[in-house]
Amino acid sequence: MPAFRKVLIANRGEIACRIATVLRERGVASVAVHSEVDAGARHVRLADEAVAIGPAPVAQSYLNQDAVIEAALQTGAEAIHPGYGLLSENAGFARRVAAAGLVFIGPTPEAIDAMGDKARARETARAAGCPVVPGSDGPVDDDTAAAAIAASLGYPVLVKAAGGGGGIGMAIVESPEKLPRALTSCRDRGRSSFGNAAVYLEKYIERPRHIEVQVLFDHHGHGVHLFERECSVQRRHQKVIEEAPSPFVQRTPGLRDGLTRAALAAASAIGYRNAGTVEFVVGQDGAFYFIEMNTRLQVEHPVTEAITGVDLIGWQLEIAAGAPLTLLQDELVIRGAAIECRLYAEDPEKSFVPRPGRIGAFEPPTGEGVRFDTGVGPETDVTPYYDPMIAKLVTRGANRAEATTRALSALETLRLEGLTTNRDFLRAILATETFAAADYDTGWLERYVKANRKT
Ligand code: MV4
Repeated sequence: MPAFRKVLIANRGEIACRIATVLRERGVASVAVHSEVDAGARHVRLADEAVAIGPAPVAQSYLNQDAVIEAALQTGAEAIHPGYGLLSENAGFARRVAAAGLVFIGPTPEAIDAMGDKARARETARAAGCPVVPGSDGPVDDDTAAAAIAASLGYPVLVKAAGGGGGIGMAIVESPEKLPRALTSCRDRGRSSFGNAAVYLEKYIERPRHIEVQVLFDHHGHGVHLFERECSVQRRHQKVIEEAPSPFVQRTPGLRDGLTRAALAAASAIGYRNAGTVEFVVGQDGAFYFIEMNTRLQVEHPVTEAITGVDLIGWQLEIAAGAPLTLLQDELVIRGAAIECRLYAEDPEKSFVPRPGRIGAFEPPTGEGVRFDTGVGPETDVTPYYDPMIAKLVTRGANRAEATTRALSALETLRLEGLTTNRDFLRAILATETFAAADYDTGWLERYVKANRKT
């Protein structure tokens, strides 16, 4: 299949801008879609053409499958890149795109389904020889059975909604009397958010690290991993700083080999195609466990691009067009270290409440090893309708100390007026000894915020 001539971008913000830029670099025409409030957005200006698809709320625009597919057909696009979030992990949408004679730039609907049900994904991973956390074999629908399983695992346990992921519909249970309520709340949350009331149980791994492996598979049976990213610096399941490689993996003998083998095994087991990420929790003792697989490009993919020199979106396009993946595992190496800081329009002083507003003067940071992916520009609006993440600062260095120094100076030189952001919060985190020593876990940032809260 020849490369695409025109691709529709079914997203907004920084990722839509990034996809538009990659398309331009490759001589592929781009089509943006946008809501009413996004008519003047940066992603619309970066694309070759744009189609209005509805009012501001995502349910009426960016999630409107008919409108998105219609826009592609009308403009003569051959393929749709869904970005992350929105329709990116919607198997029904992927099926409809194919039924309309278009290419969905991502995995097959079957792969999305196989990993979308987290209880099923766990069984698949386990059958493939990938370590999973001790837990229930599949969903548990009976409270008495759940209590017996929890007792045998030992408390604390985690109740997880099978349709969930990313921490939604998840509850930590410290003791037996709290189990029934947790089961009910996760079932309710699963039913209302995902139309799936099934829940499963896992032993709760305390103070883990959150480490994920990037994989890339073509349609011809060839796949590679692109090492790991560490995403433990997060609060309330919102990642704040990610890095590659993981400092913990770097200093733990054999861990990278174990993680990457397990990730490739899980992806191969379902005949995975295109870019995907296998997520693990890693205990303080270095034991690692499969948690879930994200069947899309991740927000934090640029740190992998920065250390490997591989253009992930470029490969997503090539693979979707049927091209063979010519990357060889033995030729992929880690060069230096990269750190991503997520810049949010939010107020760290006011419980991180989102702070939409109008941006005045704006000058992205530049310099050696600095990449700044953004969906906004000077004199543009950050509206309350969408995710408050406005940019990702990605810095690379010969080592993580240099990447950190570059991030600190880029955050200082960034000119962004008129908007409240977490810029100073990011600088404070980067300046801690804990960050410098990479001595953090998934609970660290929340503890840090609490300890520094003004009374
Ligand atoms: C876990 C875990 C510990 N033990 N599972 C969170 C998001 C989803 N992808 C899976 N997640 C976790 N699953 C077991 N068995 C820890 C996390 C986790 C987490 C938990 C509580 C608070 C913050 C967290 C951040 C990352 C991962």
